[in-house]
Amino acid sequence: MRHVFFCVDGHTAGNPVRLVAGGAPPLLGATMAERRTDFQQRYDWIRTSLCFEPRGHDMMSGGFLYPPTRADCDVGILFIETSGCLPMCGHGTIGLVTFGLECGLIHPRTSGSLRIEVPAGIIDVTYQMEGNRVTSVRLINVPSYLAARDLVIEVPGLGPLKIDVSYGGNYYAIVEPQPGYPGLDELDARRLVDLSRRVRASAQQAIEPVHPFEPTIRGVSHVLWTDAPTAPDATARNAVFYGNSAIDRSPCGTGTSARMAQLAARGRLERGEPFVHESYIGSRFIGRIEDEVQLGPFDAIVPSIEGSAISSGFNTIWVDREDPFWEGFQVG
Ligand code: PYC
Repeated sequence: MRHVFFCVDGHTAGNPVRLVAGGAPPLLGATMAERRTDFQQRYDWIRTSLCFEPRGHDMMSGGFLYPPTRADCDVGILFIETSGCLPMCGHGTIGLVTFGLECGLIHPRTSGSLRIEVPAGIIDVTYQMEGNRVTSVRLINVPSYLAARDLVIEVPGLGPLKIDVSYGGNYYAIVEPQPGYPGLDELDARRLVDLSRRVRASAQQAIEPVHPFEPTIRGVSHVLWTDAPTAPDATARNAVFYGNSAIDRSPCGTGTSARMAQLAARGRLERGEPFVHESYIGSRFIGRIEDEVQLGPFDAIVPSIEGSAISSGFNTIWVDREDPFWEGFQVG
């Protein structure tokens, strides 16, 4: 049996985005969060077959566009990635919006803006176009907050490490330079992956944060290593680990949101200040605190993230059940 998926491939700030434009399964659920659960229960093979090897790789990431479940939204997004179906993905949103608009798959009710339903909530997007190219996308992300500060975890082979845990659409363990972590210049990607696996496992043992209004969003899934920027006009740099072996090539939209929430809670970032964030490969997003709100018991920020994406081609992928690797595989 052969399943065919028509995709638009490209990248946001260097990290891959695969927009699956044809082949999306019909999903049950009254919200995108419920549809995410339905997809995870019945169709996870689509994610693994499109994201894992041999049709994807460790960093592969993307999503499907769905009609929204709410009348006030233009479109719904379901994210897929090597680590699972994220509640929210910033680089993914920038890429999916760019390719969706450029290919005529998204029809905004008001030109230049979109309201998008994602599993983590509602995000408002504005975008710029030159001719039929989308040159920049700015999204107002879900409320983000610092969930725990100054946790000391024991990392095998490294010793004690102080981390904060912060939410920006996913929960991040944030590691700042300290004894045990000298900074990004000292660590190549392979070493970062190895350390990140251990930090995430220790962080998961120490804490299980749960979103105050969406209990399906829980647990530390990503590790964000911080450092000073390399360029004089940037604010900060990071390397984000996700899945089993991925270091985000983009500055990571939800990671940047989590980082801004952490810095705001610690009095180190003011509302309105541009936060120019460099990725592991030097690409950039511009973040900003747009507002301060209450999220249940937590003081939260409403962050914005601005960046751009480039499409690189159409990709018709079929998954043949007679292929011994039809579901995909990961190594290491
Ligand atoms: O941009 O939010 C993001 C993201 C999450 C994982 C990889 N990128």
